[in-house]
Amino acid sequence: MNAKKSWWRDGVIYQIYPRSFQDSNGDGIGDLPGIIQRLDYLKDLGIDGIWLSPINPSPDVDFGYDVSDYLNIDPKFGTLEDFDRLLEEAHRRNIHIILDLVLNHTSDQHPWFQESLKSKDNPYHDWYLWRDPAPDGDYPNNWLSIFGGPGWEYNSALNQYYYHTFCAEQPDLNFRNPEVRRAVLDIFRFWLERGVDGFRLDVFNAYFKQKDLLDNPRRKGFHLRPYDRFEHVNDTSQPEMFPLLQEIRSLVDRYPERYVVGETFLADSVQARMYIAPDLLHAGFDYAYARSPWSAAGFGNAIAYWDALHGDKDWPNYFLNNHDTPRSATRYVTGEDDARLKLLACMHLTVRGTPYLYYGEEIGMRDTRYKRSEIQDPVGKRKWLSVKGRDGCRSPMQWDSSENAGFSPAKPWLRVNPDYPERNVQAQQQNPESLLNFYRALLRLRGENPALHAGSLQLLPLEYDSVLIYKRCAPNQTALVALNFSNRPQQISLPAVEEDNQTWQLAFSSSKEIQTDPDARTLSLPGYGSAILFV
Ligand code: TEU
Ligand code: CA
Repeated sequence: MNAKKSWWRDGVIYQIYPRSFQDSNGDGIGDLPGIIQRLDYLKDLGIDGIWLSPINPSPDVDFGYDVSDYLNIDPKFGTLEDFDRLLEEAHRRNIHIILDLVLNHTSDQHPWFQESLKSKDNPYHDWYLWRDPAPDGDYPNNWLSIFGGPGWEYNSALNQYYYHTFCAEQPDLNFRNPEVRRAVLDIFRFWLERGVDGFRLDVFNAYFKQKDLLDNPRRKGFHLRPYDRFEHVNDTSQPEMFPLLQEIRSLVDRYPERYVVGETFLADSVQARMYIAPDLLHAGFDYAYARSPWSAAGFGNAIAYWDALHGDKDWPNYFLNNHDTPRSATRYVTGEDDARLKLLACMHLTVRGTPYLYYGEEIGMRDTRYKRSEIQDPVGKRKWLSVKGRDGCRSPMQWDSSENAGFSPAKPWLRVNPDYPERNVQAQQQNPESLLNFYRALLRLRGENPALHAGSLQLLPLEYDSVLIYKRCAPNQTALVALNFSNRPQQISLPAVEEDNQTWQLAFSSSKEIQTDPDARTLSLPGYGSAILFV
C-alpha cells in the first residue's frame, strides 16, 4: 500500500441528502448555503469527504435522480456560485466533495428528451431507447420498470415506445449512440474543471442494454415483485460498460486525487467487484454488509467475503445506510437504546476499507413513519400497499430541540421525526456518553492510527459465538478490535502478542468498566460492548 495518505482510501465519506440537511432560506428544503453553515460541524465530526445526492436541476419526480440539466445547480439548492463557495469552504477544511451523477436516464423534461420527442428524424431521437410497437401493438419486449409496471411508455404522436428502468419520467439514455457518450464525458469534464473531487455513479451498469433489446429470461422460483421474476441479463451489465469506464477513469485520472465510486444495480458482491480496478472504478457499493443479520457471524462473513474479493490490490468500502434503505437504527434496534449502534460504529470505522456514513447516522436517527398522505417518494406513492417507499430514511436532520429540529423555520418538505426534542445534535454534543461523541472519538482514533485507516485485515476464528474479533496490521502497529454482538457479558482471551515484552494496550472502549486483566491476557466485554487495543 502507498504510504502517502489518501483522502478517499484512508478517510471517511459522509453522504448528505441535500433536501434534508439544512435549510438556509426558509422554504422548508435543504440547500447548499445550509450545508456550508454546517461544515464546521462536519469538520469537528472528523470526516474527509461529502457525497452529495444530486443537486442538478430536477423536476423532482425522483428527487434529483431525474436530472433536467447536468451542468447547473437546481435553484432550490442555490446557484453555481453557491456551489463554488461550498467547494472552497469544504476544501479549506480539507473536506472533499463527491457529486452524484445520474446518467443512466435523464428527466423527461431534459431538453435532449424534449427534442427526441419532436420527430423520428430529430438528431436527438436516437439519444433515447425508442422502438416501434411489436406487430400486434404490444410492447417492444418484456422489460419492466423496477418502480412497477412495464418499462415501455407509449407516445402516440410518434407511435413509438421509449424505455425507462425507473419512472416513466426518467427515460433511459441510449449509450450506444457515440454522441451520448461524448455528452456524458463532457459532464465529467465540466465538474472536474470546477474542482470537484469525485463522483458517485448512479446505476452505472445499466447504461448499456443488449443491442437487439432481447427479452429477459424468466427467473425460477417465487418472486413477489414482478421485476424480480426476470433475469436482468439484457437490460443491465453489458460488456460495453468496461471500455466506457476506462474512458471515464482516464479522464478523471488527468486530475490529481480524484475518485469514482459506482452503484452497481441489482448486483451481488462478485458482480460489484468486477468493476473495481486501477483502470475502472476506485470503489463500488455492495449491499451484503448492510443486509447482514444482527450477528457476529453475519457481519464477519460479509466482511470476510468483500475483503477477500478486493485482495491486496484494491480497497473495499462499507455502508450501513443510504437514501434508499431503512436506517440501521431502525433495522437493528427497537427502542431508544444506542448500545447496538455504538457496536456498529466501532465495527464500521475500524474494518479495512472506506466507511460511508449517512447524515444523522452519527446521532442514531431512526426512520420516520409517514402516513399515506405524507408520502413523497414515487416508489411509496405507487406501491403503498406493499412498499411504503424510501421517505422514512430521508427525514430532516435533527440539529436541536427548537421547532422543526433546527432544520428550517418553515414547514419542512418531509415531516421531522417526532423524537427530535430528545434525539438531536445539540443534546448529544452536551452528553459525553452520547452516540455522537462516540463517533467523534472513534473517527479521531481512526485518523491518528495507521493500523485503523490503512492496515490489512485479519479476522480471527469465531471462537465465541457472539464476539467478532479482528486485527488490523500496519507496518509498525497492530490493532485488535473486539465486538460483542450478544446482550450478555463475554470474556475472551486475547491472542498472543508476537513482539517481545509487549502487551495489548486498551485504547478505546464502549464503557469505562471495560478492562483487560493485569497481564492483558483476557478482556471482559459487557453486552454489546466493544474495545480497540493496540500493540
Ligand atoms: O438506485 C437504484 C436502485 O437500485 C434503487 O432504485 C432501489 O432498487 C430502490 O431504492 C429500492 O426501493 C438509484 C438511486 O440510489 C435511487 O435513489 C434512484 O431512485 C434510482 O437509482 C434511480 O435513479
Ligand atoms: Ca432552502
